[in-house]
Amino acid sequence: MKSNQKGFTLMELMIVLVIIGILAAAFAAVGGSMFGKTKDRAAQAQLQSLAVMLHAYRSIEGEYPDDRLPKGVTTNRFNSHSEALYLALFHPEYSGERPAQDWLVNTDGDESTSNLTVLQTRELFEIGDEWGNPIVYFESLHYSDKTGATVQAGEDEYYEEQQVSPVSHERTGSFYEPNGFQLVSAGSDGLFETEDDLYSFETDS
Ligand SMILES: [Ca+2]
Ligand SMILES: [Ca+2]
Repeated sequence: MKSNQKGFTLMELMIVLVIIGILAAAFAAVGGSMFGKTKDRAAQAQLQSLAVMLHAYRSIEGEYPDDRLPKGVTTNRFNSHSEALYLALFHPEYSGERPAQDWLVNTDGDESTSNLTVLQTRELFEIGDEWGNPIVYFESLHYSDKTGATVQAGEDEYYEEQQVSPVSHERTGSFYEPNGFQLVSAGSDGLFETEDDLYSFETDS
């Protein structure tokens, strides 16, 4: 009788342990996805505030920033759309609001031959997203360029060459934001043109 009693208690203990295990796993899953969503929201908010800066840029300069590097800036073939946006917003003569400096990344590690910005560095930065990948900037004037953007991006700072094109409606093939610009983040997977990508505009998919 005594040993039966003991066995029963052990069984109870094991059931309790299993329940605790299940609860812990459930909590980790929910907590993990909540953390992921928080980062997504921050990334989306960042794209929105960058978009506001570009509208301000247009009202000050009369046009949106060029998404091509200025003449005379020769560098590698990576990240040029993002670097052009950085150079425009950090141009010494630009008087509008600039992105926070801790947004800046340089995933292709390049430099310009002279200092072109208000910052005391020749590093040719990109404006980075929440995951440290360049935000790709497309100005509507050049949506139809066949080449698109060549970007060094990836997960956990493991960068790979990626080709990115402006986003168009699935059904009609016409570009979103035909008279403005597109800002595109690769999202948490670090890969462009996958489902978790984030945009500065609403899409119908
Ligand atoms: Ca760069
Ligand atoms: Ca993605």
